[in-house]
Amino acid sequence: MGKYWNEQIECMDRDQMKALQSERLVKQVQHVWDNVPYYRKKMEEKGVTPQDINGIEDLYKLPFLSKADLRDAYPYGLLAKPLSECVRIHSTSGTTGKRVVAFYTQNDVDMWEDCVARAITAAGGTNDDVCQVAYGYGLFTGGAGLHGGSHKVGCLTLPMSSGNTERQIQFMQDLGATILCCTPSYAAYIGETVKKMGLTPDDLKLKAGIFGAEPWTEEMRQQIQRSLGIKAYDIYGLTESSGPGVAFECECQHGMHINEDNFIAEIINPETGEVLPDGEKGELVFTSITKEAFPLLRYRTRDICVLTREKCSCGRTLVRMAKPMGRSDDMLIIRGVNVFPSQIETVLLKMSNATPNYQIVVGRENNTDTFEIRVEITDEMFNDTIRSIEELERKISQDMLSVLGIKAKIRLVEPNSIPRSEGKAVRVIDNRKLLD
Ligand code: DLL
Repeated sequence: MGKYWNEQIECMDRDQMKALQSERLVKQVQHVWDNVPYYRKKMEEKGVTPQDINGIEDLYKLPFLSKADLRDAYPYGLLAKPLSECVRIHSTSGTTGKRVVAFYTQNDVDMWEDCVARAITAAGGTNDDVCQVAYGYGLFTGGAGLHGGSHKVGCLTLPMSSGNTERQIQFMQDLGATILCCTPSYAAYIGETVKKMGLTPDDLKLKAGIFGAEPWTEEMRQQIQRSLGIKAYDIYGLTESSGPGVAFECECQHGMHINEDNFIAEIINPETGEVLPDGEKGELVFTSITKEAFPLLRYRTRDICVLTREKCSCGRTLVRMAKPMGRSDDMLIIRGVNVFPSQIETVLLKMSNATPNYQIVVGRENNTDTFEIRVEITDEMFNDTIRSIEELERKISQDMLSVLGIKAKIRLVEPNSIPRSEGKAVRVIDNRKLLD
């Protein structure tokens, strides 16, 4: 098997790709207009009809869709195919009450799995690999998405789901898993557990990991790569767009290639909605041009990132998105300053005696925000003198101040006292929300 899953698409000449996207967009707009009264009304309100959309240069004329629209139209309001043609649903976790249900026809599932197969191939996967899928199975798209892609590539697929970490590692050893798929925070936890079980990366056959579903930093990547002896690849996607595989990393590990034959990406200014040029940071917006059952036009993801069309040495011509630095709705505003959890992770991973296991606790006292960062220290540090612990506290405090521009109270806590995550990590406890 070659280096690409679909070389023709992945390395397509830019003009050809634009033509393909234009052709698909025009068709998709007509499909939505004909079948989704909710979106048709939005278009009418904006004074746009399918006749106004002749190619991707007209994309900006279409109205945006947001999570609020998806909630408004829940559950069937954005469905563009009869239920008799739908074969599956997936849904977001809805922990914040924002449940979203996405529908799939068989063609939608095929397209999705094809996108994931490209990601697995880009991570070096072939039909000789043993692929351990430790994303959650069920309504979450992680398990099903990587599972389907792994089948397509022909890997021997281990449908583990998340959790039961020691058993995961046992299977990994017994069956000689070569590729691990899970959230980066779970990969870090698996790495810790490998060590705790008295094993080293040499006891495993793993060579690659495909990690996504939450923001993670370059420093976290280095740490996971070391602890599991692998190359760690990022993968991006969201339930609304089908799931993982909207974008994937290649061996160059600098940005994720967007599967542009299926998804058109734009970056906008989140305040004004204005489209920004490549290279500028803003909110990522996706238009799915091939999905049948749940096609979203100009969907605002809330993810903040940057696009680049610079040539990639892997040979792919697909536009790349930088690691999302967080969601605009995950961004904390503490005493008026914007804080992303990923900035905190970066600081911690540069310290030799602190671990990336942290929790941010925000509250309000006397009308002022309180900001505490709880950081687990290493076992070695735990047995050290009070003086060196105080020294570390001071160092973290200073570095946080220079990176965040705001003072945080640093509380060093015992090793293993912060709960580990088997799925998406919970990094922030914002008690202000409870007070509002
Ligand atoms: O997390 C789909 C997925 C599963 C992606 C497995 C990758 C691997 P949702 O639960 O709907 O879907 O959450 C989507 O997660 O808008 C981002 O904020 C975040 N996210 C997903 N992948 C990444 C990533 C899945 N690689 C939301 N880096 C998205 C940073 C990510 N954030």
